[in-house]
Amino acid sequence: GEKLPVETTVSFLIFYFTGNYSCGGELPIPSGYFSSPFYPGYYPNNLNCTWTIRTWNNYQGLFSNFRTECRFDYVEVYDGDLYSRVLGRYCSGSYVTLISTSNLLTILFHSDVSVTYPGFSAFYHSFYGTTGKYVYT
Ligand SMILES: [Ca+2]
Repeated sequence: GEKLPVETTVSFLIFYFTGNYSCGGELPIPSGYFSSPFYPGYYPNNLNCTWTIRTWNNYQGLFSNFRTECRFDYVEVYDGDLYSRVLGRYCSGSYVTLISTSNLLTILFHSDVSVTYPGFSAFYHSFYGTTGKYVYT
């Protein structure tokens, strides 16, 4: 009849799946298309997607159409890797063409913990250029 203290640990893991999606990765060259998950549907919260476009010693152009939650959700484009100069940070209504100075472009899409929008789609194209400063291998 002795009652011993019991340590009880209860863990819950609850996953909400709204569908499978890919987020980030190395994009095929010389050209292609990518988008935020579920586009033109609403993108999920808590995203940090990183895409890279790595081509030869060329240039790249990027064409995008964004609708994200400004200030909290955004697309950042780097002229090279994630430690390189930021070509731009974009959110709602942005329609831009960006050209890298090297053979690498990195795109980061961030969303915070709440409020989502239909996100973005983007087209990219590699083309030969002569003023590239760096080559990422
Ligand atoms: Ca948000």
